[in-house]
Amino acid sequence: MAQVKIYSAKVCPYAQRVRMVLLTKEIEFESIEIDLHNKPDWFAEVSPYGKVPVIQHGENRIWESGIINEYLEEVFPDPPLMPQNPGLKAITRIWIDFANTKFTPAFYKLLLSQDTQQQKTWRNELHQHLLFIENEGFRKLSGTDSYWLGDAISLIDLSFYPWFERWIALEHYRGLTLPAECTRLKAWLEIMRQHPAVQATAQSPEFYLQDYAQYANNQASGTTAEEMRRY
Ligand SMILES: N[C@@H](CCC(=O)N[C@@H](CS)C(=O)NCC(=O)O)C(=O)O
Repeated sequence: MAQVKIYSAKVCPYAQRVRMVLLTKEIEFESIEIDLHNKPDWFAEVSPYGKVPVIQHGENRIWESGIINEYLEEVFPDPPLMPQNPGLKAITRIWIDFANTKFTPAFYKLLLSQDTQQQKTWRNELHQHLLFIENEGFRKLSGTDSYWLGDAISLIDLSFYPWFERWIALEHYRGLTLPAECTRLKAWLEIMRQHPAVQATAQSPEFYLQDYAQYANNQASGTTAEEMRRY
């Protein structure tokens, strides 16, 4: 029997974060695909927030991708995806917090907004976030290395990547491309695309364009869309 069970959805970037960690650490896992448009009744028992991802590991049932990934890091320490040094560990958490509280909400707000003025505001906000990532993340923190924290992949890389795989939706529906000056970010993206955990979880651009159409025309009725509208 697999060590870990994950309730997941192919379209979900948060679930992809966790599946990539499971794959990178070569943890045996069973994935249960949840149809987010038609969640089974029993899912409410499994997932207190009604969301994927959730993992079951022995007695422990854990939700929230950031918390799950730190749990996996603690229980399955090899290969390490977080630095041992307390200062760098804090930096890792700061970037993941930035992803969760600033970067990903701006992504959804831009996609959900129907008003052109609001779209402009969120496009600018996301543009600033991308420049911040380029300068504070890649140029200052990473230096000349490939990944966010240096020459080894970490939870930061795996926490951001899924939204860049889905960038095609922002490009197609809202005309936002990655800024020309984000050369390090673009190079990182190319390296990430070669990573086995990315390749094993990747979906096609058509798949995302179809699924995110509901966000772009504001028809999405799931919990996440509702929360992001209020954000
Ligand atoms: N903060 C959560 C977010 C998870 C989340 O928003 N999952 C979405 C799919 S991407 C979900 O399951 N939404 C349920 C719904 O929309 O009804 C995490 O980091 O795990």
